[in-house]
Amino acid sequence: MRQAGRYMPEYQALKAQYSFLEICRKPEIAAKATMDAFNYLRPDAAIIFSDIMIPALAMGLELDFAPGPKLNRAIQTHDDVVSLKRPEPAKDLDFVMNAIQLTRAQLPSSASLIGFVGAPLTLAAYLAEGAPSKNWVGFKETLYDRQSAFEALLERCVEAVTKHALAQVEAGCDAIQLFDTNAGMLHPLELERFALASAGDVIAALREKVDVPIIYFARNVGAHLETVGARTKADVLGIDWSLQMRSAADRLQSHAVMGNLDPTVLFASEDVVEKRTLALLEEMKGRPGHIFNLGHGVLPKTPPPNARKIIETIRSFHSVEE
Ligand code: 1CP
Repeated sequence: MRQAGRYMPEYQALKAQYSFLEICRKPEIAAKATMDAFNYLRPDAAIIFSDIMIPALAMGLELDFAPGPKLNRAIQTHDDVVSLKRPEPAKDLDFVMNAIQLTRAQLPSSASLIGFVGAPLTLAAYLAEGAPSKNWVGFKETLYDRQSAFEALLERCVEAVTKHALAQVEAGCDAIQLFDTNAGMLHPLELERFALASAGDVIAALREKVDVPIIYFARNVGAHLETVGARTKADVLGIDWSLQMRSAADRLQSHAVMGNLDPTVLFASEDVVEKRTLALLEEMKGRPGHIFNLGHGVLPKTPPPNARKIIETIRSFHSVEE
């Protein structure tokens, strides 16, 4: 997650020349951001360079990053929802699809390319709030007080992210990840009714049209993992770092699992990074369908050699095992 992110010197060099949105909009530069990270880390899969808020542009909103996303207006009423444009990502967001094609052409054929979208609930939360927030009161107030407007907004988000994910697969992505960063801030009733139901709708709609693995990552939903698996029916569930990975996996028999090293381990010494990576590999030994990953995104100021150390450690662990 966030391989190119804000911690690599190659990315900082791009940022000295272009804004974040310019990098997203210039396919050659977006592909370079992905490839710089891929070439340094050499993981099994690369993630495209974009952001979960990019579909807001196709919904007719103005978007800026400072560095978190900021919209020109928040979407909180029925009239606001009705004013949103029906997105046509293949046309409105052609720069994303062009970046995917360029990246796919540069990646070795053995490497997978992961496309991504925000899950409907998380995209709706950002649209209702207008920007990241500490308590997300604008989002929660819309959800509690203007429920039919919020439901209409969620429906528009289902449409926007389904179309955007389909266009990404058609452009060459081998898997799709849904990020539901905000799902875990809901009461269990709202988690199921709004977040899991809408993510499940996107996943079901994608399955009708394309045959790629679908990864669902929600944060802070550990108490409800079984429900998350059953309601979304994702192929792979991302697990955040608050859970013991093996017991999370045991609770999700029929799903592959992805995760879950604490991203702040990467600020420790190389020795600790290696020990914690090996501990997680040992814990998951014999459990088919474990994709090693962090339990959330790589943080700014992470020392790049520690990110590479994780991958080297996994490779030597598996070569000894074989
Ligand atoms: O390699 C990569 O960096 C991959 C591309 C990527 C991904 C997968 C970016 C680039 N963003 C994301 C996902 C994303 N964006 C999520 C879901 C994952 C998560 O929970 O972290 C979310 C919630 C966002 C929204 C967003 N965009 C934030 C978070 C704001 C908050 O609520 O605290 C931020 C800071 C951005 C901007 C952004 N997106 C990506 C980058 C590299 C940046 C920083 C821009 C800069 O360098 O100035």
